[in-house]
Amino acid sequence: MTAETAAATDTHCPYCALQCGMRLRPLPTAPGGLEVEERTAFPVNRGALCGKGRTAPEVLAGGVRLTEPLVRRDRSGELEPATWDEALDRIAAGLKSTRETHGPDAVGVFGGGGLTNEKAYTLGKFTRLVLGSSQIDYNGRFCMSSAAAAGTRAFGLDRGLPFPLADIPRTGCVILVGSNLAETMPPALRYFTELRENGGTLIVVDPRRTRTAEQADLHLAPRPGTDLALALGLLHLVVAEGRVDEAFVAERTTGWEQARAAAMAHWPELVERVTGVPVPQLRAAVRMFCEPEAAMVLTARGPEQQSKGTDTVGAWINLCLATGRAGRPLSGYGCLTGQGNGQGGREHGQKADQLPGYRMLADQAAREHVAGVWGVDPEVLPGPGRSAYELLDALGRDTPDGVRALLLMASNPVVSAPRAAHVEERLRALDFLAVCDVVLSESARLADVVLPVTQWAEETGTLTNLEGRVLLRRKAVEPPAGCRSDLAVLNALAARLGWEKGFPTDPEEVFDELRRASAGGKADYSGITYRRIADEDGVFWPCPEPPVPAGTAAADDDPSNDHSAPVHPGTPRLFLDRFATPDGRARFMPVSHRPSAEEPTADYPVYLTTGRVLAQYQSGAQTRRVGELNAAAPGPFVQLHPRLAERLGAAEGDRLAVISRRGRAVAPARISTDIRPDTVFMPFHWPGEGRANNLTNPALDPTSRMPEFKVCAVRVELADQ
Ligand SMILES: Nc1nc2c(c(=O)[nH]1)N[C@H]1C(S)=C(S)[C@@H](COP(=O)(O)OP(=O)(O)OC[C@H]3O[C@@H](n4cnc5c(=O)[nH]c(N)nc54)[C@H](O)[C@@H]3O)O[C@H]1N2
Ligand SMILES: Nc1nc2c(c(=O)[nH]1)N[C@H]1C(S)=C(S)[C@@H](COP(=O)(O)OP(=O)(O)OC[C@H]3O[C@@H](n4cnc5c(=O)[nH]c(N)nc54)[C@H](O)[C@@H]3O)O[C@H]1N2
Ligand code: SF4
Ligand SMILES: [Mo]
Repeated sequence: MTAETAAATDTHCPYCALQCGMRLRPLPTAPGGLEVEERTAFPVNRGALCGKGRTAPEVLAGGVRLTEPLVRRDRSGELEPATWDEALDRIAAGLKSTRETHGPDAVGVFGGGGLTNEKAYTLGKFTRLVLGSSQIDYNGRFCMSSAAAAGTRAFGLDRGLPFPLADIPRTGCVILVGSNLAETMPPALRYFTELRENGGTLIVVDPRRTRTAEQADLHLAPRPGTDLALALGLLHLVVAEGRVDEAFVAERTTGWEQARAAAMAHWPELVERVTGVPVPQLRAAVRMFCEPEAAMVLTARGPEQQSKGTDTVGAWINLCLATGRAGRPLSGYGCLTGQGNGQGGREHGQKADQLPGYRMLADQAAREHVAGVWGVDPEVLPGPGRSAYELLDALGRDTPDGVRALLLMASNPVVSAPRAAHVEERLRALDFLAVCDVVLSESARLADVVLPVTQWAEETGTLTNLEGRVLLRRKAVEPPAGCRSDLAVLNALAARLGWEKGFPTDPEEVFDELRRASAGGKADYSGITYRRIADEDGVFWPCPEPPVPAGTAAADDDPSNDHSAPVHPGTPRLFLDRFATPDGRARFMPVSHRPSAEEPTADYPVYLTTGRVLAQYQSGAQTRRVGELNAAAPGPFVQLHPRLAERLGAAEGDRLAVISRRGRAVAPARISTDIRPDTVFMPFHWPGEGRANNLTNPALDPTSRMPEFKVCAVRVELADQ
């Protein structure tokens, strides 16, 4: 270990979007080992960490992670160790021959919201320039794409939270819709505890009484997939009770009349029938939300992962706009993003329709700007590609538009994609699959070539947390000799495919290019530097490079701004003066309730919803390799109400078969009054017979292309009869 890396290093947890600050100290007793220490000065988590963060260094250990490239020399054979040169040559050859035979769009790329901004940026550039392919998307499509689409429609800009988390304790009421943050972002719970200590109220909307719902002053437990009706019903009551903020609506919004008319068609008794939430609870929620001076609505995957997720989030935004709870201090709508870089991952070009800086591929001016930075003709940039599920569904298809070779970087769709058995089959049908990962995930096991990449504590790069705060991940330890960074992989592949230049391996060099590519875009990072991030505990985008043009919102917001200030301060709070739409007004969305793609029937009479548990992360690729976490959450289960269990004759722990139109999954019963009797819940962290995604419905939201992970119809039986 070098002297430079021997001291303690301030960095961030590798997992969720909270991006908790932590300090890593080398263990004197175990060479290469790291101890996690609290970093109380970092404002987001103030030292608190969940068990996943505390145990993250265990995945750095040699026995757990990949330390050498693997290749399948014989298609029906096993993965075998190989040199880097052989592995890279095979990937370059696989991608090249597919492109030559079937055209550039036969080569696909699937990325991840865990990748740093530098990696996501480089992956998008690599796909569009080196491969010349439009076929790139990423797992963030499965995550917050519906909230992103709704935010863009309503506000003209999509950033998870338009304010720092620290604003939460000072508002009057928060409606938390379909977030179980007590398990998914535990250190964030304290903001809500403080809110209540300060006299504010918390409303939780979740079909289950979760650990988060237990903290609420009011818990609404709708049927899965009915949040749209619920939000419209609340807006109806806002109108009926004369609680509309007419001045705000007139001055700062457009489209109210249509939205109002749509809400008026959702009267309380109808909404009670659709959602199962009693009218008195609807009235109580409206009172709690409207009475204080300021209030917020925050959504997470519950209302978003639906085939109407965009409209659903739109309905919650409408509620905020009608009551003047947006674009004002301590008020607003926000989405709690999910993955470590769920926010930045969608800003810099690994999404099918986007270029860096949140520019759109279909926009000619955007193409010209980015092509200029890349030193190419805008005409060479392909157009928008397919969304994540549509891309996975097209793999290995023997049709002119089939995708026959895939580079998979930082996702494990065999476990996490909807209709996973089908997706697994599509991956197996590919002519060529290359996977970059830190562990031999279930998806990596199917590959022709697996590249072992460096991990969070072994590398430097930026990530953007759920607040829009750009953070610096710092290298704390040397990687094993056999591992290389994702940036080094893309550099080496580009070189083999004829691009000697343009794909640097130094993250700061990539970041400087990203800054230029993002300059003038919606997600403008041009004024952000590694140095500033380090000095300021992160910088909130947009942060244009100075001089700050007079008349921009950020410049005018800052009382100390004299327009000759050497740096832009960043933008912790958005929309206070104007929304990011062309006319500066927020747009109401005229949305109406519609059923889920699949509602219960006689054959499939029960709702299935899916989600997470505290001790496992996502597909479990990393956390299932940590003893302490496995002990806490050893495997899948089916949560069901005692009344449903009694009907099935099921006792606690009995193996249950859950069957949908896509397939079957088997897991032990966990009987609890915390769930609606018409609904069962399964976490999705495991492969094998308990894989929840055997069941899920890939019905897509028409705007965001988000699959309906949160609701489908199933039958439940005792498995061993
Ligand atoms: N422990 C842990 N933490 C994580 C992750 C993890 O895998 N494990 N993943 C990270 C990522 S990428 C993400 S996206 C976030 C996700 O964070 P959350 O959104 O908090 O997680 P989920 O468990 O998917 O869903 C939240 C809740 O939605 C509820 N729900 C289900 N159906 C509906 C519905 O129709 N309407 C409503 N209103 N609610 C519904 C579920 O009961 C569940 O309690 O967590 C991040 N943090
Ligand atoms: N049923 C159901 N399914 C769901 C959801 C749900 O609520 N219900 N939620 C969806 C959501 S919100 C999400 S975000 C997805 C997530 O699902 P996945 O995309 O499968 O997410 P992870 O398990 O985090 O996979 C990340 C992979 O990348 C590897 N990795 C980590 N860091 C790096 C890196 O820097 N470089 C490289 N090359 N690899 C790295 C990890 O080891 C792991 O194998 O799941 C979705 N699937
Ligand atoms: S809450 Fe998220 S970022 Fe914080 S320690 Fe846990 S997994 Fe890591
Ligand atoms: Mo996510």
